[in-house]
Amino acid sequence: MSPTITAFKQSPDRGRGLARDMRVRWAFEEVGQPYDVRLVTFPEMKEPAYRALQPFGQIPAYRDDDLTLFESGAIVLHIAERHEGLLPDDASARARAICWMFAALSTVEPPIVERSMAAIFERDEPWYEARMPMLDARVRARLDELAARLGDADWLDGAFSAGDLMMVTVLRRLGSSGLLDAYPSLAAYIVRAEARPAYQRAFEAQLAVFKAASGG
Ligand code: GTB
Repeated sequence: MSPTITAFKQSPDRGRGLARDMRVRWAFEEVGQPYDVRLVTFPEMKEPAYRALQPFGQIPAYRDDDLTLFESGAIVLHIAERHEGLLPDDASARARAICWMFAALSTVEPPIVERSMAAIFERDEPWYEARMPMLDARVRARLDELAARLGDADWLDGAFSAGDLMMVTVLRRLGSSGLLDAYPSLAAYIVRAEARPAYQRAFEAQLAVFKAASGG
């Protein structure tokens, strides 16, 4: 039986691949593992039955015959470890690819999420105009550092890996912010990743959910 993941029945990103099921779908596509998707509504995600799968009432959750997982990073790592294609065979290179997964989730994603939450939920607050430059500066600091490390390489450490997959899904959340305009190498890195057939299949699959939910 194929593994099943959960995803939004109606994603607030309108199918732009920003919800965190996207990184799991992309990982499945990269390794050629078929998967099923169970779509859930917000109220369903907060039910005890769903929290048994995902204690925080969030998507994505993962289930196969004998294993339930949550946290998109843990799910992608599980997929990458069980299949060829997302982690190098060499033990040191493999550890470095996993290191980049953690860097994406622990070091680069938090300031990006904080900035995007402020842009969505705090726009009408009296402190918004004063706070935003500080949040932008925190994101720029990470982008400066990441661009310096990437240099003119295609990927963060040799061949494309789960580290790149994770980093690109994190950076894509800056799409509408304009902050990436000052980082052409990072913008090109994202475009390069988005051109991968596996990415495109995953993107189309999650977009199809939005189209179906909106009647188109
Ligand atoms: N650390 C967890 C993981 O990586 O799996 C975080 C999971 C998470 O935040 N899931 C979000 C969720 O379920 C959806 S992806 N939220 C509902 C809730 O917490 O009640 C986050 C997300 C949502 C919407 C957009 N967007 O509209 O652009 C982007 C990202």
